[in-house]
Amino acid sequence: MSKILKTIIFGAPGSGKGTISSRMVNDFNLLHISSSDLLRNQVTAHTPVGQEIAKYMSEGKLIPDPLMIDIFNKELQKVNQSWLLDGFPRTLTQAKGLAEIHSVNLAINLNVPFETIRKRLEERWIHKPSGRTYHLTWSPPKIAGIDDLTGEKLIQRDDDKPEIVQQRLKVYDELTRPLLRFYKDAGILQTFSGTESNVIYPELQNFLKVYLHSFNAQ
Ligand code: G5P
Ligand code: MG
Repeated sequence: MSKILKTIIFGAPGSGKGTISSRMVNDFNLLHISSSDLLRNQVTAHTPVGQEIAKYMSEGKLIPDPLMIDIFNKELQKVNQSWLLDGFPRTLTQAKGLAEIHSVNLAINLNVPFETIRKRLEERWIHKPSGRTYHLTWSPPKIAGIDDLTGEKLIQRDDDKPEIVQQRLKVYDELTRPLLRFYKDAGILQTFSGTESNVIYPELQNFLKVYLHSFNAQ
């Protein structure tokens, strides 16, 4: 039996974490655990915590660290296979909270220019119940405005408005960028740079094939 791989993927909002994660999950049999999926579950449950979370998200602000750490610790307790965390950790406090419980093997950093990101997010449409993501020109749905799998309507995310995107990029610079140093010092950082997910992913895929070969042989 192969060993359990503990991976995270991080990068600025719109850098392609969701897009690249879905390809990794298909190719490498990883369990995708996305912070926005977990947060959305709380929001749709209409609990008081969910209402708080919805407010932070719509303003492009981060949910407080203790709450995020608690949500992920509980989720990871249920898991018994290799995992890929998308969107968590995204502050140093969260990274340290995770490190207290799990030794992450690999931290994948997507490095995409902010100008590329701003343009991408203007054209993103999502299927809210599932989190499935489309892009009007790059990965359009088969029928405009309609989810391919369910036939339900697509919407634009509240936090993809240009002024909120600007706020999210600022939060990334201040609070998430320091993770680069944290994971570099831990010796597990791998950065993939570019403007196209279709170019970044094959590089990452090749890297992972080699990485997993030696990881499983250890
Ligand atoms: P999220 O949901 O984690 P972000 O801001 O980190 O949000 P986001 O917006 O989900 O990240 P992504 O997953 O990095 O972006 O990117 P994506 O969705 O795959 O791609 C973006 C768009 O570009 C899509 O339309 C896609 O089709 C298109 N695209 C991809 N590749 C290409 C390409 O090569 N070319 C082109 N043209 N298009 C492409 O977090 C949201 C909020 O939740 C809270 C915060 O409030 C946060 O703001 N939150 C947390 N708070 C505290 N701590 C945490 N750990 C939190 N996690 C979430
Ligand atoms: Mg995402």
